[in-house]
Amino acid sequence: MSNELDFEKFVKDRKKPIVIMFIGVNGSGKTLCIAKIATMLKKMGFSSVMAAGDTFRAGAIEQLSIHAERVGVKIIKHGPGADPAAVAYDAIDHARAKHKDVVLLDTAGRVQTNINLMDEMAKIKRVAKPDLIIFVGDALSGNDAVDQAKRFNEVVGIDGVILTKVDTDAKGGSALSVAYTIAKPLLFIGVGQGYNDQVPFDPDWMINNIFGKEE
Ligand SMILES: Nc1nc2c(ncn2[C@@H]2O[C@H](COP(=O)(O)OP(=O)(O)OP(=O)(O)O)[C@@H](O)[C@H]2O)c(=O)[nH]1
Ligand SMILES: [Mg+2]
Repeated sequence: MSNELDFEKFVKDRKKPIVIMFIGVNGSGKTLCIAKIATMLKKMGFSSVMAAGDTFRAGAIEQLSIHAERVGVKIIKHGPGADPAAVAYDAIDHARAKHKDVVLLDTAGRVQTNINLMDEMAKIKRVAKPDLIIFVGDALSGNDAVDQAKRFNEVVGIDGVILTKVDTDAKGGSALSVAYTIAKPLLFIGVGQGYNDQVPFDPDWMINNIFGKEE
């Protein structure tokens, strides 16, 4: 495991617009994570635009739209069933034209064993050419999160991991195993449902949680 990706520095130094694609299984927390990242970017002084790339699940576009409005960022969306790669393309176009720093690309949840959906994800990657692909894993899914991360990594290549719902996982051991197994940086952990409930991963905190402190 490594934690060598300094997110703020990455965003600062990289040529704009930076495209960040969020992937993971259904319900892992991708969409909320995008709202959290948009909030964080705003605080850091960077602009962002959300791309409603989950055109698959009913209500997904509306859900991201609500987050975009609450956070106060623009969203680029097409209709339900539209090609997610085309949505990504439009969002990148918008970011270029309006000089936005970051495109946050939402994608539909997909199970790692669904070959068609995994192929579709690879297609989105080919079109969007993301600077960063973030695997969003749910701490509660335990060992399956490791299998998920492996498979997603094989199909598109993961640059970093965000583990969500660590507030509901008393120990957080899966966070360590996911990042360790695919040897990718664990960027942040989600610790609640609020937009500010996402914090940098602190290995000492995690290790203390897992092995327990002397009381
Ligand atoms: N407690 C807690 N809940 C979270 C966290 N992250 C996400 N959630 C909740 O998990 C649920 C799913 O989150 P979404 O962001 O919709 O997940 P998703 O991956 O976009 O789901 P799909 O679009 O269906 O694939 C929501 O109820 C979120 O509020 C977290 O860090 N802590
Ligand atoms: Mg979603």
